[in-house]
Amino acid sequence: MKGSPVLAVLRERWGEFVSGEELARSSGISRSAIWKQINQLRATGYGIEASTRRGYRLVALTDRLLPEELSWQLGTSTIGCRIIHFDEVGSTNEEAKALAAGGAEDGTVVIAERQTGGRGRLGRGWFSPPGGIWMSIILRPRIIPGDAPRVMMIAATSVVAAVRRLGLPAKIKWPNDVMIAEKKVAGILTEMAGQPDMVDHLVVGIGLNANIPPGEFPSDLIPVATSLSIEAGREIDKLTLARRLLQELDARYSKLKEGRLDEVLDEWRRTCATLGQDVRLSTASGEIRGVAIDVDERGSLILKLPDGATRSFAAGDVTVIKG
Ligand code: BT5
Repeated sequence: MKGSPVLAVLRERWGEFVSGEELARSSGISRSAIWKQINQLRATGYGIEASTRRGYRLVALTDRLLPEELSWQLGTSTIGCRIIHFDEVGSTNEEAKALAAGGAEDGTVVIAERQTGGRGRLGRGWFSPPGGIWMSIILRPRIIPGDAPRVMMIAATSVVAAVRRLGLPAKIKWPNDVMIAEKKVAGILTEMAGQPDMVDHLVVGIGLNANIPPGEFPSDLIPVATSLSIEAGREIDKLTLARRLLQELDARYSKLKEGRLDEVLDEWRRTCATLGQDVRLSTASGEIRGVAIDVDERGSLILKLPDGATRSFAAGDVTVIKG
């Protein structure tokens, strides 16, 4: 229900009854059309009470991540300038890539209630049932391809910031995982298109396990994955969280465009649980052990190897070695 004038009026008067006559007058539609719109809004998931004497009253918003809801008081400069919603889709990254190839503008968001073919890195799958936040953002920063990992860094710190506002202790695991107490609560998949000397666009896919009950994870994910509702012990207001995530990302994307890279890197370092740890890094060319001492401007992980040498790695999967 994009731009429903009836919804706009009911929302303004949240919790109050508004008579059919007044609703027709303020929304500019006929009284006979009001009932139809109310029914459509209800079918969309809004809770609307009707009383023959007093009119209509909005009592519950939908928890679907509808563009109209997400845009409500969003206040971002770029991210979410356009929002495209699916109840079900194969992969939001695939949809976003197609839109980007067709010229979709910087900050366009594709969001879904569930994905049937959610993807991780290296062809891995991403479990995406209803209850999570599955979104992809099209970005068109003026950067060279080598600097693209910076975009992943702002995505990770934005997720952490949004999750921490719920009071949960989220941290980054290099390069792209957001963890709560050693379990993965969100993953990020960045895909890029462009020329060797200039990025045309990036698609940043963020998968955040918001309201996923423990029994719903497949058995292989139970030991490694968690959700915000599991960690908080309550349902999360998914819409507010998704809106915050867009706002956090917008703020950091502005920093990146203004060249405030130091701030981006500092925040990343402060929120990363991998730094300072003895780790095993598995890469396409094998496994290597070392102490994760830093991350550089390109997002590469710098390891101090057992022989004292330092080496940086652009990609891989880290496992922290305990004790
Ligand atoms: C990632 O890959 O972590 C990137 C995930 C990106 C997902 C988003 S959702 C919106 C957008 N559309 C897409 O199709 N994708 C993006 P990677 O680091 O390769 O981790 C993948 C691994 O995480 C899998 O092999 C599983 O072990 C685990 N995994 C799968 N689903 C999970 C989930 N929902 N929560 C936690 N872990 C999961």
